[in-house]
Amino acid sequence: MTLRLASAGESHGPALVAILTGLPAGLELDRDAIDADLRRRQEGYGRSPRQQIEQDRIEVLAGLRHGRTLGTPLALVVANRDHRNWTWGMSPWPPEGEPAGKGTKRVTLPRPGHADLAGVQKYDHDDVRNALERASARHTAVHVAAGAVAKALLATIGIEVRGEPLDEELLRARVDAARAERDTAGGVVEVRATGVPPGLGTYAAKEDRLDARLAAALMGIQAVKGVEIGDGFALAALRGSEAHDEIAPDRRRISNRAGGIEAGVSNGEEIVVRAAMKPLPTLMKPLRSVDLDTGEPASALVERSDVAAVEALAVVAEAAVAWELAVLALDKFGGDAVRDFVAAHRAYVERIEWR
Ligand code: EPS
Repeated sequence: MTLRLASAGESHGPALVAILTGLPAGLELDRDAIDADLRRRQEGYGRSPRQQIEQDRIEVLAGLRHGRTLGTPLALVVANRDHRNWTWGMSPWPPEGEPAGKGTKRVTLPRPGHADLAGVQKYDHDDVRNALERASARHTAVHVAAGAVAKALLATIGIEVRGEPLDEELLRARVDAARAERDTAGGVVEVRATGVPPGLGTYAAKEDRLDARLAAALMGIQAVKGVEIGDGFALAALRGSEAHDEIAPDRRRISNRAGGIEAGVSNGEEIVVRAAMKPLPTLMKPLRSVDLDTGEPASALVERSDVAAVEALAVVAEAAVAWELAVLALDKFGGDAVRDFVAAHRAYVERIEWR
């Protein structure tokens, strides 16, 4: 069974949910480890006051008994604490009583850089909020929870995944400078995965290449505008003799410019990927836009938001990479039970004599 994830949830709706299918039975999950990742995602430098409202915690509704997966769909929930301020505005059913709290007024001033304008055009909405709520990066919380589950599975075969912002100090200085000018900032994050054996992904079909899968997963995260594998764009300027990773007698590589992936297949070296995040589009000094009701020029919507979410992106990107590696590891090693998965991995690495 292929590992799959479906998620749902609006930023200020009642909750975020994810259903994970295809997980083997017998995987031990650590609630504290999942909550620690949720906290890491919230703690990043430059986040909005919203993060003081939310205290993300994982809830499991199905698929787990006494801390171990059952091999049945795993249902995860992360509540939106802020919903209590939006119960009228984000009520799933027609709200009762007088409008109260947040989200009661229609939004008609689309923000450049957000889903607002294309969202109302595409879905025939008359309120930008109907587009922005799901486009919000809030729902990355439940994907981080899913990533923590994927990391637990990968740990059983010795794979570890870690995301970090590049140039942390410089990033913080840039965030401070942007905040001082009531502006926003972007940045670059890097995710590294160790212990990945050769042979995850395939050159046999372009959509199953490991690099294609990772690029799609990273581009699927809000505000990501660029992805690089290994030395990426810098490789284009090198000669072939400078760019490739020579093979040692033990079949390991002398360098790792390819970021652990050749021809869409892992080569046994560390997987190294980067994602570039654009500056966030909700601006306290708004850009030019249009009022969708009047057609007149207007300033874009201003509402509470983050100055930057690059440190959060590092955690979200880590989860996305872990998820894709878990999908491909399960494709390769299979198993309805974790013990079968681990045994298949062991037999494989012994056959190829990979250490
Ligand atoms: C977001 C806008 C901000 C962020 C939010 C993503 O939300 P709010 O408008 O409620 O302050 O804080 O991210 C989160 C809430 C989160 O938990 O990551 C956006 O427009 O994408």
